[in-house]
Amino acid sequence: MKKLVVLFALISYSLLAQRLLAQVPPKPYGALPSERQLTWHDMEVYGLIHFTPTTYEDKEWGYGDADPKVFNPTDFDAEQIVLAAKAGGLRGLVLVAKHHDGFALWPTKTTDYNISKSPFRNGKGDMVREFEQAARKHGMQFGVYCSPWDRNSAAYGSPEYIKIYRDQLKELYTNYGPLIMSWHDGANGGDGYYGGAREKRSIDNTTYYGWDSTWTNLTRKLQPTANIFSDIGWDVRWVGNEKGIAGETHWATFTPQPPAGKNVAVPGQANYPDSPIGHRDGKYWMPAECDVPLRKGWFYHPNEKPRSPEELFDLYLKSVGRGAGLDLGLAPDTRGKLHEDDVASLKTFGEKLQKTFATNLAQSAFIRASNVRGFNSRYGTKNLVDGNKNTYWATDDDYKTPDLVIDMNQPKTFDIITLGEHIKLGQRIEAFAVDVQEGDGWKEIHTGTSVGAKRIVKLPAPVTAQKVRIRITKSPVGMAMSEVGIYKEAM
Ligand code: FUL
Ligand code: CA
Repeated sequence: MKKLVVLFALISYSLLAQRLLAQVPPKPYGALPSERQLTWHDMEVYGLIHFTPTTYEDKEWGYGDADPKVFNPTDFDAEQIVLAAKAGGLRGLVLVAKHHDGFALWPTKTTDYNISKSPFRNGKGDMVREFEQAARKHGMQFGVYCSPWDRNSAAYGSPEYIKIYRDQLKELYTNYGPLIMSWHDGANGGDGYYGGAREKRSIDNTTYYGWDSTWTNLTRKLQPTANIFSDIGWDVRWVGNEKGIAGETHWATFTPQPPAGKNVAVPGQANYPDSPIGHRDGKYWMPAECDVPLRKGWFYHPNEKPRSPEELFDLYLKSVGRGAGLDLGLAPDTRGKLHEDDVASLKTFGEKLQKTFATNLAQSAFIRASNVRGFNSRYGTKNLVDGNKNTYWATDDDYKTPDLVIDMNQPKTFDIITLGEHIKLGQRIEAFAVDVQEGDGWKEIHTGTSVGAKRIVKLPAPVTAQKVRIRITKSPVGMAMSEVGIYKEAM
């Protein structure tokens, strides 16, 4: 009898210990995002502004020989551009402070080829400042793109130019407040004006720029909040195309591959075929940025038209909806404003986003999970619909393929289902399925793979059902899911 009591006590003790243990948060899985990357994920959609003398030449790549006097916007209005972007649901702007033509939009000390030599504000202007202030005034993030390739500089190709380039970054990093991104394109070398030489210059882009020391000693020190973008990271990787589309499966984790004949991976030599998808269990958290111009080109050309709101919505689903980011190119016209057509397209796109995601049909539903971590309400399903990314539904460590039944009380019509992982604990889910109740049973209507920061499932046609079931079908670890949503696309 005594023995039995001891045994019973031991069993209940171990059950209790298991319960208590289960209440500690799940262990993180794999590579994790930094604080700066979490802020970048929250931005979701942002803009990339190209506006230099190249706009006035009606070109995509200025040769570096345009007279600074051509840069004469008659009606420049940073706020008009910022407000149009904001109406489109964009949460940040990256300004091309210097493109390949080498013309600096701020009064830099590093080169004469800058805005002070143009008629803009009688040579007293600083366009980086005007954009920065307008962006901050309207609660938008702000970042810069400073092209490493400089077709104006006589020094381009020599070590002297690297000092100039780093000094330019230093000016941009110290005079315009905290930046969300430091954007570095991969177009490098070729022909150009080069101080009048008008020749072709080739550089070895794996060694010439010394990115490691630039980013370690300048960017990280002067702008710890800036997400470094290049073809292979460090914080955000290029998706590998300029179509604005991530892989249907998108792993935020990535291991840059060394190019043939090299033993380290360096920017300018990205393993492009893998970029849209990334690597499951990649070494670094390095989500993809999907960049695409609103019009056909990155610069304004009068004969081109902006994409329609429907097309923008589709790109949103294929970038943000796959856990990546959408960087939309905005091209001010020669007045220095966004064209009315662009403004209208952004506005309707923004309204469509807003209306579509205004009502989450899962919000007032009863959500039952097949497992909740330690039966603890701290990890309960209410966390899935509180609009807070920091709260999440979690399962016990060994419960890797749970399901959720979302009962909306009465039949509802929807065509969008969204999921979001608590990515502070890594990207965990590998596959999932969605079913709807049909009669006494379930009908599978979708299967998917990665989730990450966000997964938007767009059904081919609207479905009417009272109950939706989400099954996690593959995961190496238990769940940590922060949000779930059911919506109807607004037309
Ligand atoms: C590329 C550049 O060559 C294009 O001109 C544009 O700036 C695009 C965003 O990045 O690398
Ligand atoms: Ca939540």
